[in-house]
Amino acid sequence: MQAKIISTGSYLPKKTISNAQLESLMDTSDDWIKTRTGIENRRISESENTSVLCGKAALDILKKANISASKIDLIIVATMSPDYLSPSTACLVQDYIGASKSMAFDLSAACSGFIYALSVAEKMLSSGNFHYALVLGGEVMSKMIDWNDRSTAVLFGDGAGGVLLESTDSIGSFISEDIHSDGSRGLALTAGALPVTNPYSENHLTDTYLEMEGRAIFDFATRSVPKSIEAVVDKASLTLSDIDRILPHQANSRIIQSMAKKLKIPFETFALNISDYGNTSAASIPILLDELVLSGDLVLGTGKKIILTGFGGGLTWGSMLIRI
Ligand code: B82
Repeated sequence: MQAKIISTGSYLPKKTISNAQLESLMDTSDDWIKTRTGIENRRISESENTSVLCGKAALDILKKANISASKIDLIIVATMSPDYLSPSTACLVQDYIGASKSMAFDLSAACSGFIYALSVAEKMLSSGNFHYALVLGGEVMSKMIDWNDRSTAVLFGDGAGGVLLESTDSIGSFISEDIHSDGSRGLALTAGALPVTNPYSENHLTDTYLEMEGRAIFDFATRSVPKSIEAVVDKASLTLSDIDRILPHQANSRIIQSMAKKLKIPFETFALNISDYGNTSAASIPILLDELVLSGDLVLGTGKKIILTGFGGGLTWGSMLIRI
């Protein structure tokens, strides 16, 4: 059995916040944000939590596929900003959409979460035990960041996206993958610390907001990700010229420029929408994929070869070469 992507979808909260609007909230400027990150706007959720963003993205995916939620066997939500530690966001989504026969769980791999979740779902469908799987990436990053820290608060946005996978006897979407973790560098990008506090513990006052060592993770991304892109192409016995489009995690446009330079390929090979949504962590790749499908830039069923590549907290990174 193989797994095939048969539908994409996304949901973005309504409220758009521009760089200019952030200028009135903190000491920052449109020019600083735009030139260093490529970000112009981001969506900020006023009340919808991660499960609602994911649930609405799931309904969009199912509607486009004309498939009922009752047929879904598996839901995986990649998120670093869940509604609760328990129940999982995926279980909340299961209830929200009415996928009553589904198995549902969350996957924690920060900005690489969608790649990890797709990889896991593909293996589960290949086993023959699941027919339809919803793979979602969704985040409310606005609740994870320190709104008094201008170096991080301007970078993130909220949203959700995903795909529907179907198992098939014939040819699937997944050609090759290359996925890694390096826990030894994990503290370079942290969020949501949960220190030990109980009547017997010393009281550690730990910052629970997102914290990042910008330079260190920038270097990590620009060193590791091009190697991973080359690895999936090599494993498939292809060359970069066979690849129609690369959909990278939308962390920073300078990271993507550096990747294009290292790989000696045109910057235009990389799809970009960071200017509209900022960094939506695990949601950035599926939102971008859905946008490209909606615009007609990518058409499902045409067999075009694309690479999805994620990188982020853990540290985690990985690429998948897929036939769209
Ligand atoms: S930065 O450190 O301020 N910088 C690079 C030196 C400015 C160009 C910076 C900024 Br601003 C925004 C993002 C990053 C960055 O490196 N991000 C990531 C790197 C690896 C993995 C994930 C991310 C992410 O932000 O999601 C650096």
